[in-house]
Amino acid sequence: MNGNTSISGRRLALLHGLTAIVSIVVAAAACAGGISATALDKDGAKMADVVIYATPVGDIPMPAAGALETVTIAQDHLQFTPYVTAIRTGTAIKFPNYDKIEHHVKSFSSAKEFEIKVYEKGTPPPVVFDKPGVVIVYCMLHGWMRAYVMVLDTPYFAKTEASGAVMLDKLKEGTYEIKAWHPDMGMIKPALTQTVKVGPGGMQPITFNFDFVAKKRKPSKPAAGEKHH
Ligand SMILES: [Cu+2]
Repeated sequence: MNGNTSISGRRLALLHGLTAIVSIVVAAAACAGGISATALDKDGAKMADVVIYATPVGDIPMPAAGALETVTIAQDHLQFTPYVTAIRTGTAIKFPNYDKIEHHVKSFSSAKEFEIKVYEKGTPPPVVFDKPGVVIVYCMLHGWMRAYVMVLDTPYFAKTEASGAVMLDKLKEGTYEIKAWHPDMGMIKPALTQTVKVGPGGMQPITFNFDFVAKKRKPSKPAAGEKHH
């Protein structure tokens, strides 16, 4: 009887070990889900400056906002850089002026109205974006200067660069509404939307086909003859 007990004890230990390994593998797979999204314009070309974000449908809990980061939109060579910024609600943005001339930063957007009056070099206090929505940032002195801030209530977002592609990983298994927005849509056109089921592992590819070609941005230096400070 003793021998039997000992064998089943060993079996049990082995079983526990296996169960532990299986649990670890399953846990790893459950964490690895996500979406790999590509933005294409009307001509099928890859699109930069597209904000792609995922909102869970139903009861998938979202991670806590965590510590607030501060991001930067610089005034540099008579342009705002970056042109498009995506942030989570509550994030602060610094607007330093790296130019030798003055700028007058202003937003009329309902998601965040603010004004940084004409000033010389330096960085004024950061602006906290506390409501979701699109914020258009203008310079009152240079009509071509414009920046877009997409303030989002979800932590799952990314902005495309020249490759037109982003990955939204760390998505828990479940259903998500994936939206894609480009500044040329402004506040008028709704973001493109797809509903996607994220499985327990792997990156699910999706494509957003926009029905326009992005307008060319004005060059950072105004054309000869154009008036500026
Ligand atoms: Cu300016």
